[in-house]
Amino acid sequence: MPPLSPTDLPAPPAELALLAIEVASEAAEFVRTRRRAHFEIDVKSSPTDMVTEVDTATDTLIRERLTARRPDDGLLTEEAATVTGTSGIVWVVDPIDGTTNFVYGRYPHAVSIAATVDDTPVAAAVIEIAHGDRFDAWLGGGARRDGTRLAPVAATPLPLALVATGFGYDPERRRRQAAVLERIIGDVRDVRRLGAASFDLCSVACGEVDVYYEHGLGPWDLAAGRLIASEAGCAVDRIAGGHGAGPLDGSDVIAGHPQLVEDLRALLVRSGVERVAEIVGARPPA
Ligand code: LIP
Repeated sequence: MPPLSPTDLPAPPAELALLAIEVASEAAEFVRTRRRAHFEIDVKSSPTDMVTEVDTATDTLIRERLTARRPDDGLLTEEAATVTGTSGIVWVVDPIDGTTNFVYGRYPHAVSIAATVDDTPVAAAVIEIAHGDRFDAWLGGGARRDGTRLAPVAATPLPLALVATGFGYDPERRRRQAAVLERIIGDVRDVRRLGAASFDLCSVACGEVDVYYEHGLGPWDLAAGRLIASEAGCAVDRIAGGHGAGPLDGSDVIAGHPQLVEDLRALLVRSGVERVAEIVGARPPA
């Protein structure tokens, strides 16, 4: 499939980005307000995979706002049923990415909203809720932090790279992810586990970490952050390679300066990362 052009989309990507920023900003303030009151906590795939009533209420708020403005668009949000649209645009949303951090009152946790066409993000907003960092991007329009254009990411040698990663909710997956980390940690500067994939990707885009990789994510974790990272000059791909262009195209990601992505990918492969992929059930790249 040829790459999307900003000029032949169902709507101008800059307008979609402005809508994403507007709705994400309101949702972030809603979460801050609800955080100050009691909220119920439930669990999903495992006892550590939490979802709160604030997650679900924020999901509802975002869906209502997007549908009011663009009633023919589709919706794919983490906490509610998928809505098939007719416009060609599908909004991919994580109402609170980093739910564990939210419950513990830790930074970062973020609202992540992306507009996608043919499973490819074309407009994005990620707003970190605790501190208010605002990242946005649109296809061909670059990426911004708090309105300031992000410079292209710099090349960093692997031994000097600050690496971000994360771990799944399944104990056996975590053990395998930790085993890979043990094998690579002596070959990089250091490692950071932030706890919100969308913010990990924004952190790569703005140079607060040099590279990020993780298995076992949802499309809502990835959609917005992958566009922000790619519009800041990052290579954003599947860990095993093979053009994961869309947020629905696989549950793993590696992002950073192109050469650093290649160097880290080679180290991960030498360190047995396929044992993580097999337990995640990651579809092989197309
Ligand atoms: C989280 C991701 C994070 C991952 C966590 C969790 P959630 O998403 O953003 O990168 O390491 O295990 O999946 O569940 O907070 O929306």
